[in-house]
Amino acid sequence: MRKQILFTGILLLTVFSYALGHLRDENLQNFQYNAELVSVAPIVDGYLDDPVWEDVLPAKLKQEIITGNEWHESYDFTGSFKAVWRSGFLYVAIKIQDDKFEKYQSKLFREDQLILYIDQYHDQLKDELYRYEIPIGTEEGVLRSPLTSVAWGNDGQTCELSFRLGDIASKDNSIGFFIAYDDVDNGQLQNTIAWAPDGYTDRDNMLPDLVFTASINPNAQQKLIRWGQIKRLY
Ligand SMILES: [Ca+2]
Ligand SMILES: [Ca+2]
Ligand SMILES: [Ca+2]
Repeated sequence: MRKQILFTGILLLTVFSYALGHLRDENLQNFQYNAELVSVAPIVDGYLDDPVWEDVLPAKLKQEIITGNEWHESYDFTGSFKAVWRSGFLYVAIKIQDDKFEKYQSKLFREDQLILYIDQYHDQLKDELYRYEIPIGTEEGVLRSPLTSVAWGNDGQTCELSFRLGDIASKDNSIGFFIAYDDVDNGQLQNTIAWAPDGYTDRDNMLPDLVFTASINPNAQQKLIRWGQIKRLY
Protein backbone atom coordinates (compact mmCIF):
# COMPACT_ATOMS: atom_id res chain seq x y z
CA MET A 1 0.00 0.00 0.00
CA ARG A 2 2.74 2.43 1.03
CA LYS A 3 4.66 1.49 -2.10
CA GLN A 4 1.62 2.29 -4.16
CA ILE A 5 1.24 5.74 -2.62
CA LEU A 6 4.92 6.39 -3.19
CA PHE A 7 4.62 5.24 -6.78
CA THR A 8 1.55 7.42 -7.39
CA GLY A 9 3.40 10.32 -5.79
CA ILE A 10 6.39 9.90 -8.06
CA LEU A 11 4.13 9.52 -11.07
CA LEU A 12 2.21 12.69 -10.21
CA LEU A 13 5.44 14.58 -9.63
CA THR A 14 6.81 13.42 -13.00
CA VAL A 15 3.63 14.40 -14.83
CA PHE A 16 3.55 17.73 -13.02
CA SER A 17 7.17 18.63 -13.76
CA TYR A 18 6.73 17.49 -17.36
CA ALA A 19 3.67 19.73 -17.68
CA LEU A 20 5.58 22.61 -16.13
CA GLY A 21 8.52 22.13 -18.48
CA HIS A 22 6.16 21.80 -21.38
CA LEU A 23 4.40 25.01 -20.42
CA ARG A 24 7.71 26.79 -20.20
CA ASP A 25 8.80 25.58 -23.65
CA GLU A 26 5.49 26.76 -25.05
CA ASN A 27 5.99 30.17 -23.47
CA LEU A 28 9.40 30.33 -25.10
CA GLN A 29 8.06 29.23 -28.47
CA ASN A 30 5.55 32.05 -28.51
CA PHE A 31 8.22 34.53 -27.54
CA GLN A 32 10.44 36.22 -30.09
CA TYR A 33 11.81 39.54 -31.25
CA ASN A 34 11.40 40.55 -34.87
CA ALA A 35 14.41 42.53 -36.04
CA GLU A 36 13.44 44.50 -39.12
CA LEU A 37 15.59 45.18 -42.15
CA VAL A 38 16.39 48.88 -42.49
CA SER A 39 17.58 50.81 -45.51
CA VAL A 40 20.17 52.80 -43.54
CA ALA A 41 22.22 51.28 -40.70
CA PRO A 42 22.35 53.16 -37.37
CA ILE A 43 25.66 54.74 -36.34
CA VAL A 44 27.09 52.81 -33.38
CA ASP A 45 28.02 55.75 -31.14
CA GLY A 46 25.94 55.00 -28.04
CA TYR A 47 23.33 57.66 -28.85
CA LEU A 48 19.93 56.49 -30.04
CA ASP A 49 19.06 59.54 -32.12
CA ASP A 50 19.39 57.69 -35.44
CA PRO A 51 16.13 57.94 -37.42
CA VAL A 52 15.97 54.13 -37.80
CA TRP A 53 15.46 53.64 -34.06
CA GLU A 54 12.36 55.86 -34.09
CA ASP A 55 10.29 53.44 -36.16
CA VAL A 56 11.22 50.30 -34.25
CA LEU A 57 9.22 48.76 -31.41
CA PRO A 58 11.08 48.29 -28.11
CA ALA A 59 11.05 45.03 -26.17
CA LYS A 60 11.07 45.38 -22.41
CA LEU A 61 13.31 43.66 -19.90
CA LYS A 62 10.63 42.56 -17.48
CA GLN A 63 11.42 39.08 -16.26
CA GLU A 64 13.44 38.72 -13.05
CA ILE A 65 15.35 35.50 -13.70
CA ILE A 66 16.74 34.77 -10.22
CA THR A 67 13.23 34.42 -8.76
CA GLY A 68 11.34 33.78 -12.02
CA ASN A 69 8.87 36.58 -11.27
CA GLU A 70 7.68 39.42 -13.42
CA TRP A 71 9.65 42.61 -12.93
CA HIS A 72 7.69 45.81 -12.57
CA GLU A 73 9.29 48.90 -14.03
CA SER A 74 10.53 51.08 -11.23
CA TYR A 75 13.08 53.59 -10.06
CA ASP A 76 15.25 50.56 -9.17
CA PHE A 77 15.49 49.38 -12.79
CA THR A 78 13.79 49.88 -16.15
CA GLY A 79 15.26 48.59 -19.39
CA SER A 80 14.40 47.93 -23.01
CA PHE A 81 16.07 47.15 -26.31
CA LYS A 82 15.50 47.43 -30.05
CA ALA A 83 17.19 45.59 -32.91
CA VAL A 84 17.46 46.05 -36.69
CA TRP A 85 19.61 44.52 -39.42
CA ARG A 86 21.35 45.62 -42.58
CA SER A 87 24.01 44.09 -44.90
CA GLY A 88 24.95 41.14 -42.70
CA PHE A 89 24.98 43.14 -39.46
CA LEU A 90 22.62 43.03 -36.48
CA TYR A 91 22.34 46.30 -34.56
CA VAL A 92 21.05 46.43 -30.99
CA ALA A 93 20.09 49.56 -29.04
CA ILE A 94 19.64 49.35 -25.27
CA LYS A 95 18.12 51.84 -22.85
CA ILE A 96 18.70 51.50 -19.12
CA GLN A 97 17.51 53.36 -16.05
CA ASP A 98 19.02 52.35 -12.73
CA ASP A 99 18.81 54.13 -9.37
CA LYS A 100 22.45 53.27 -8.61
CA PHE A 101 24.91 52.80 -11.43
CA GLU A 102 27.88 50.81 -10.15
CA LYS A 103 30.74 51.35 -12.59
CA TYR A 104 34.51 50.87 -12.65
CA GLN A 105 34.69 48.86 -9.40
CA SER A 106 37.78 46.88 -8.42
CA LYS A 107 35.82 43.64 -8.63
CA LEU A 108 33.79 42.87 -11.75
CA PHE A 109 30.94 41.23 -9.85
CA ARG A 110 30.40 44.52 -8.05
CA GLU A 111 29.56 46.29 -11.32
CA ASP A 112 26.28 46.62 -13.17
CA GLN A 113 26.55 44.72 -16.41
CA LEU A 114 24.73 43.62 -19.51
CA ILE A 115 24.53 39.91 -20.28
CA LEU A 116 23.95 38.94 -23.90
CA TYR A 117 23.76 35.66 -25.73
CA ILE A 118 24.06 35.48 -29.50
CA ASP A 119 23.58 31.94 -30.77
CA GLN A 120 24.05 32.54 -34.47
CA TYR A 121 23.77 28.87 -35.47
CA HIS A 122 20.51 28.54 -33.56
CA ASP A 123 21.55 25.65 -31.31
CA GLN A 124 19.06 27.22 -28.89
CA LEU A 125 21.23 26.29 -25.93
CA LYS A 126 22.73 28.78 -23.53
CA ASP A 127 26.34 27.87 -24.21
CA GLU A 128 29.11 29.90 -22.53
CA LEU A 129 30.59 30.41 -26.01
CA TYR A 130 27.68 32.65 -26.94
CA ARG A 131 27.78 34.69 -23.75
CA TYR A 132 28.93 38.29 -23.46
CA GLU A 133 29.31 40.15 -20.18
CA ILE A 134 29.60 43.87 -20.77
CA PRO A 135 30.06 46.09 -17.71
CA ILE A 136 28.28 49.46 -18.00
CA GLY A 137 30.41 52.01 -19.82
CA THR A 138 33.01 49.49 -20.98
CA GLU A 139 33.81 49.46 -24.67
CA GLU A 140 37.12 47.65 -24.75
CA GLY A 141 38.06 44.09 -23.92
CA VAL A 142 34.63 42.66 -24.71
CA LEU A 143 34.88 42.40 -28.50
CA ARG A 144 34.77 38.79 -29.56
CA SER A 145 33.30 37.60 -32.83
CA PRO A 146 30.55 38.09 -33.92
CA LEU A 147 30.41 41.22 -31.69
CA THR A 148 32.12 44.02 -33.64
CA SER A 149 31.37 47.18 -31.69
CA VAL A 150 30.01 48.49 -28.39
CA ALA A 151 29.36 52.15 -27.66
CA TRP A 152 27.83 53.82 -24.59
CA GLY A 153 26.12 57.20 -24.36
CA ASN A 154 24.32 59.33 -21.78
CA ASP A 155 26.61 58.22 -18.96
CA GLY A 156 25.82 54.52 -19.41
CA GLN A 157 22.08 54.87 -19.90
CA THR A 158 22.15 54.05 -23.60
CA CYS A 159 24.17 51.54 -25.55
CA GLU A 160 24.54 50.42 -29.15
CA LEU A 161 26.10 47.18 -30.33
CA SER A 162 26.74 45.57 -33.69
CA PHE A 163 27.25 41.93 -34.61
CA ARG A 164 28.71 40.74 -37.90
CA LEU A 165 26.57 37.75 -38.93
CA GLY A 166 27.01 37.64 -42.70
CA ASP A 167 24.43 35.46 -44.46
CA ILE A 168 22.86 34.50 -41.14
CA ALA A 169 21.26 37.92 -41.13
CA SER A 170 18.79 37.21 -43.91
CA LYS A 171 15.03 37.34 -44.22
CA ASP A 172 13.07 34.82 -42.09
CA ASN A 173 16.20 33.37 -40.51
CA SER A 174 16.33 32.97 -36.70
CA ILE A 175 19.08 33.06 -34.10
CA GLY A 176 19.06 32.42 -30.37
CA PHE A 177 19.11 35.76 -28.55
CA PHE A 178 19.10 36.80 -24.93
CA ILE A 179 19.60 40.04 -23.09
CA ALA A 180 19.65 40.72 -19.36
CA TYR A 181 20.94 43.24 -16.85
CA ASP A 182 22.73 42.39 -13.62
CA ASP A 183 21.57 45.15 -11.29
CA VAL A 184 24.19 45.69 -8.61
CA ASP A 185 23.17 48.30 -6.04
CA ASN A 186 25.34 49.16 -3.02
CA GLY A 187 27.99 46.65 -4.04
CA GLN A 188 25.65 43.64 -4.17
CA LEU A 189 23.87 41.91 -7.02
CA GLN A 190 20.18 42.64 -6.36
CA ASN A 191 18.39 41.41 -9.45
CA THR A 192 18.96 40.05 -12.94
CA ILE A 193 16.25 41.37 -15.21
CA ALA A 194 15.88 39.87 -18.68
CA TRP A 195 13.94 39.98 -21.88
CA ALA A 196 12.35 36.57 -21.43
CA PRO A 197 8.90 34.93 -21.24
CA ASP A 198 6.84 34.48 -18.08
CA GLY A 199 8.29 31.95 -15.68
CA TYR A 200 11.76 32.00 -17.25
CA THR A 201 14.69 31.67 -14.85
CA ASP A 202 18.48 31.56 -15.13
CA ARG A 203 18.20 27.75 -14.74
CA ASP A 204 16.45 27.54 -18.12
CA ASN A 205 18.75 26.32 -20.84
CA MET A 206 16.91 27.40 -23.96
CA LEU A 207 17.24 30.82 -25.56
CA PRO A 208 14.46 32.93 -27.04
CA ASP A 209 14.49 33.64 -30.78
CA LEU A 210 15.35 36.74 -32.72
CA VAL A 211 13.92 36.62 -36.24
CA PHE A 212 15.23 38.66 -39.16
CA THR A 213 12.20 40.18 -40.84
CA ALA A 214 11.93 42.34 -43.95
CA SER A 215 8.65 44.00 -44.73
CA ILE A 216 10.44 45.82 -47.52
CA ASN A 217 11.50 43.11 -49.93
CA PRO A 218 15.33 43.21 -50.16
CA ASN A 219 15.19 42.26 -53.85
CA ALA A 220 12.80 45.07 -54.66
CA GLN A 221 15.15 47.38 -52.81
CA GLN A 222 18.13 46.07 -54.76
CA LYS A 223 16.18 46.76 -57.94
CA LEU A 224 15.52 50.30 -56.79
CA ILE A 225 19.21 50.86 -56.07
CA ARG A 226 20.17 49.38 -59.44
CA TRP A 227 17.52 51.50 -61.12
CA GLY A 228 19.09 54.55 -59.46
CA GLN A 229 22.52 53.57 -60.73
CA ILE A 230 21.25 52.99 -64.29
CA LYS A 231 19.37 56.27 -64.21
CA ARG A 232 22.55 58.08 -63.25
CA LEU A 233 24.21 56.78 -66.44
CA TYR A 234 21.90 58.82 -68.63
CA1 LIG B 1 23.60 55.97 -32.75
CA1 LIG C 1 18.97 49.37 -9.18
CA1 LIG D 1 22.73 49.22 -10.16
